Amino acid sequence: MEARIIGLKGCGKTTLVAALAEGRGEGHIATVHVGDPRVRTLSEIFQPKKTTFAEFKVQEAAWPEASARKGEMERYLDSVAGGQLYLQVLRAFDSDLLGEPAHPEADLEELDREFLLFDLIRVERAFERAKKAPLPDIGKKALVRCQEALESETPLREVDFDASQLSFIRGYQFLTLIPQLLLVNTQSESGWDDGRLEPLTRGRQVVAFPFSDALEVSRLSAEEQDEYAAALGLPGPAAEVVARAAFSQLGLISFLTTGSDEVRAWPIRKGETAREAAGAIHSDIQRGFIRAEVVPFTDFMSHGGNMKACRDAGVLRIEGKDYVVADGDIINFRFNV
Ligand SMILES: Nc1nc2c(ncn2[C@@H]2O[C@H](COP(=O)(O)OP(=O)(O)O)[C@@H](O)[C@H]2O)c(=O)[nH]1
Ligand SMILES: [Mg+2]
Repeated sequence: MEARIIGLKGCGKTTLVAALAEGRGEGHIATVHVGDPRVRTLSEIFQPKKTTFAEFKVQEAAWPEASARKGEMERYLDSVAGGQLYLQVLRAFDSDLLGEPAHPEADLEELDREFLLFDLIRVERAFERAKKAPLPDIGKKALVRCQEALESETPLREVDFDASQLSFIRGYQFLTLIPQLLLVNTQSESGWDDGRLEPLTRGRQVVAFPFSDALEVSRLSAEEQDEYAAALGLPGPAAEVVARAAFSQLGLISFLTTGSDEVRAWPIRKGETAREAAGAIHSDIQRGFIRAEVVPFTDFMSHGGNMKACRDAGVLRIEGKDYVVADGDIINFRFNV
């Protein structure tokens, strides 16, 4: 999974990349380790050679240098396409450098409006081109639906396209088709009310915290991060908080594997079966799938973090290939190759 960090100039995008990277960032790009506390707990229990967190990439879509030829916003919009999720950053802190007081509502409205307009222009250009090279029927219908939605200020991510329409319009890289999270960069030690954005969120989750504080927290060791985050009144380390919201917005969950070699979290789509989940690890395990031995993380912990105790108590279940994997399932796949 790859997320794009977007937002107006100075809202805190680069600061967020740094906070999410926990020291592993390279300017505008970072690999985020999903700070899953279950993985840490299992790692303490199993003491494996290797502990692997789920991860995803983030990339900042930075503002272009000023240019006389084309408007800044226009050039920005040309550069933001890509990724499966937008993390839209909104500035809610005041800064002498930036001068103007924060107005996150207006900023959100501005970028939302620009996204709608950008997509609408794309649709209109597609119709223009279709005069010379006609579109397939399904494509025409899909684009008409896009146009209707955009003209009534509905982002395309809210439109219920069928699979064939969706695969057609994906080719256009519409900006409003990509799901979004709203990340509010708040002022340290001053109140913030999520309700302020309520009329504008349109189903997007809102996560608010001061990025500058999150950056300080991210510089500490994993063990110290929780405590310092709590002391600063943060909902948790940024990588954990943002990953949790991103996973839930995209319908992703994690299953877990354990052992003396490796403890690891594997992200999959909610609704995937045991056999599909096996494929996340290796195609051989999927192909040779026999059964899955499953213990939910919470059951594992309530049985003393001991597999044998789980087996004896009957909370370790044997599941077949069609079992729908749940978030936090600890799974041992039986397979032959
Ligand atoms: N006071 C305060 N300043 C911040 C915060 N986050 C970022 N800044 C400052 O705002 C400026 C712009 O931040 P930056 O991350 O570069 O924004 P970008 O243009 O969106 O990449 C920098 O000087 C940051 O140090 C914050 O949470 N609080
Ligand atoms: Mg930047």
